[in-house]
Amino acid sequence: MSKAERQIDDLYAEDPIRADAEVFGRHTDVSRRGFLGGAGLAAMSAAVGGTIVHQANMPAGLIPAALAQETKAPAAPAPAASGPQKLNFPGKNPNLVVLGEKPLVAETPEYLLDDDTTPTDKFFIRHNGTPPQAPSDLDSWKLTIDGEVNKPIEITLGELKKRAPAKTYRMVLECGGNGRSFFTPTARGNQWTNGGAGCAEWTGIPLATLLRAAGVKQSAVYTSNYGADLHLSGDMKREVISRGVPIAKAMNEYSLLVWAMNGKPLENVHGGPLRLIHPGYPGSTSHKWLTKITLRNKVHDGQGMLGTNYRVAIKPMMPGGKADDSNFRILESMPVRSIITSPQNGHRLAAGTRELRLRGAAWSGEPEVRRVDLSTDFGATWQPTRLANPRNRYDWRRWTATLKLPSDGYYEVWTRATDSSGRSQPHVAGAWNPQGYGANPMHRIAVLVG
Ligand SMILES: Nc1nc2c(c(=O)[nH]1)N[C@H]1C(S)=C(S)[C@@H](COP(=O)(O)O)O[C@H]1N2
Ligand SMILES: [Mo]
Repeated sequence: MSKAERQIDDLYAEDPIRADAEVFGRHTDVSRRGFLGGAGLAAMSAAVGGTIVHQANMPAGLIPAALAQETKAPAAPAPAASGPQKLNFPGKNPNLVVLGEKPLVAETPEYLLDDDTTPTDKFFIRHNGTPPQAPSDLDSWKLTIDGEVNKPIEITLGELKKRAPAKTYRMVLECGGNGRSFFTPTARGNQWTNGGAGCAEWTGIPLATLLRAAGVKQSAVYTSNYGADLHLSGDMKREVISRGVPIAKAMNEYSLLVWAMNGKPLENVHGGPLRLIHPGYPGSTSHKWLTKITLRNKVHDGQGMLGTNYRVAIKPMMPGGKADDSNFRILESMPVRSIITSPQNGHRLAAGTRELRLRGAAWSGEPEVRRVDLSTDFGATWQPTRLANPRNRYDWRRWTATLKLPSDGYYEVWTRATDSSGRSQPHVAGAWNPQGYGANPMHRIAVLVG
């Protein structure tokens, strides 16, 4: 890269607004204001490595995918050359990206989510505390159901497995903060891109089976989950996390007590021997190392239930502004999202290539995914992808597409999913909230031909 190109690149990384003014703001006549032109276009083309084929549609304010940072560094900005920190954890893919070490948090970059079923070694990790030691006899693990029930239950995992026929469903588990890094200004918490999600086969029995056996009282409105992990401080009395769901969600047939993942006993890192899966809801409700569920006669108030924790603004708030508690509601259904899993951002094709094959995935919380469309011209035109059917409710939908490339140069491919409630992914993360939930802007990749 030349010095000038380097400068644009650095400027976008450091101060996108100024970079934008430099590239878009000057040298543009009134009729083209807001679009790239003249010297700005030349500089931008140099920075991205080729002629921007659909430059006429490129909006001002857009940091090209080729220059956009993949992963924001957790604390102090890392030198540009060092890149994201890779995970070193037994049994895990070394290309998972570490977002935090204490507690351990690691995400799966989009290109690693290219399997129909996410293999366990590629599945994201999100701890809030210190995981408990794995017991030597998994089947002796105990679970208690109490609170607003007629007959509290204490049951071992061994007994649980014999209680009802096991079900296996392929379902998305997604962290409530997935997409957080797309918010401006930066929201508090792990800076997930789109990789706080995965779609695995979960085996267990419906939570409803056990709750019915305990006899759910009329007064029960909400669950509260407890597990065996330890607070980072080591203080046994402090709660790591304790969330819950409305009773109707707990009684849903896809809410499972899970002991196996992808056909193998659930690993310690994913909450083994026993965890909950509440598909479609923030991952934090899917309690790991589960020891107790207490039914409550009011909404739960445990760790992670109050203030701006897993709660979003009802009326839009000023980005970066102060939160008014009364304007917040619990985040329940996760928003619709699609990702391009192949090729990877920054893909290069030989000069003269006129076709690009793509693969990806799309999912949504409670609604279903209805369509996924792609654009190579900054959203001016869209074309549909071929969507595979989900195996069961809460499964993701894999998609494929072949796009025509009219000439050599720089392209961005954008993906946009639409769900059964008619909602689509926005261009940029909206509905800012202090802890950054619900960011689901379109995913995009840069592709360079020649
Ligand atoms: N006991 C316990 N359960 C937990 C957590 C935790 O820290 N402790 N983290 C939650 C969060 S925030 C998420 S996103 C998922 C992550 O599950 P995974 O690590 O298996 O991917 O587990 C949830 N269950
Ligand atoms: Mo999470």
